[in-house]
Amino acid sequence: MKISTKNLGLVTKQFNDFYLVDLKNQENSGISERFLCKVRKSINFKDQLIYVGDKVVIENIDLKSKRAVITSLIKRKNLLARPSVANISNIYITFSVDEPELNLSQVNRFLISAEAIGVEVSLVLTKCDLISDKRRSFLLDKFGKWGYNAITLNLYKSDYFKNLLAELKQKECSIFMGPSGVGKTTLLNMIIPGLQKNTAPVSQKIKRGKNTTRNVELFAVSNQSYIVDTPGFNMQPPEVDIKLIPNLYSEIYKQVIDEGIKCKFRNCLHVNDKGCNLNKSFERYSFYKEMIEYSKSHYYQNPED
Ligand SMILES: Nc1nc2c(ncn2[C@@H]2O[C@H](COP(=O)(O)OP(=O)(O)OP(=O)(O)O)[C@@H](O)[C@H]2O)c(=O)[nH]1
Ligand SMILES: [Mg+2]
Ligand SMILES: [Zn+2]
Repeated sequence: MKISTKNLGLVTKQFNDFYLVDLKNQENSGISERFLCKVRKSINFKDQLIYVGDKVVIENIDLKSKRAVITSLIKRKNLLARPSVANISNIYITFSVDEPELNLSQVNRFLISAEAIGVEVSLVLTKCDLISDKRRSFLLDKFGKWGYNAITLNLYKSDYFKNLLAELKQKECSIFMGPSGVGKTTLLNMIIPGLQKNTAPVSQKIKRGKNTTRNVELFAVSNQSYIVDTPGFNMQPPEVDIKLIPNLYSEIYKQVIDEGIKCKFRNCLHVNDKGCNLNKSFERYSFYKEMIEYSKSHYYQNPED
């Protein structure tokens, strides 16, 4: 049976030329049906590709074979570069406190790249069963100074996951990002009962994850909320306009905006002391400086522009 009405769906997975598109069942709100789709050949999306998280119009819906065609793409709110995911509302940067070892420079790179997207960013610390309470408090304090109220998880305390699930249900589309082996998929399996996606222990020899998750996939956590599991990776320094970098560090923008500090030069990047009034005694200053130097040497934009 074919029906020709146009329907608005959500792309939840992509492989080759195929897209899985969830369509909300109108009469039975909450339940959605999943269709295997290709893009209509005659359609030209002006060379735009379609990504997981995109809202699309599907037609030629065949309810029996669960197939349809994508006929248009709804304008997206944002697009993450790596992994490519559209229309994210919240980013959860996810790191394990151990196994693999916590790498602060990597945590910072992930956080700053996420901040550059302009959505709400949170920090999740997994595997807290592997450290003492004292160390956990130390980390909470450290990241508090970075401007993040970290969420600490522990596989053996399901309550923590329940609290996170309640939070995720308030958001539209949350994404979990971080290196391989930190427990992103484990977390998803805990908060969505019955999901049972593959996870794998970190390699004992090199203490690194095994890149278990290969695809970006979006899962419903409620009628209105989705979460995205992503393959783990290490983050390169973010490609951000150099003028914007100071705004991505709460330790800096708090001084500039809340405290109203003023440097001699309006476009001060706070790396040369001449006329700079920024208080540089905060932990991430060395990461900040490194990022500015990197940006200058790789894609320098004149701050006077
Ligand atoms: N001790 C401990 N181990 C955990 C915890 N959470 C996850 N793990 C283990 O960490 C390993 C890696 O977990 P995954 O969920 O596969 O990690 P991932 O982040 O999805 O990794 P990729 O898919 O490769 O990016 C698994 O063996 C998990 O059982 C935790 O809270 N404590
Ligand atoms: Mg995974
Ligand atoms: Zn300055």
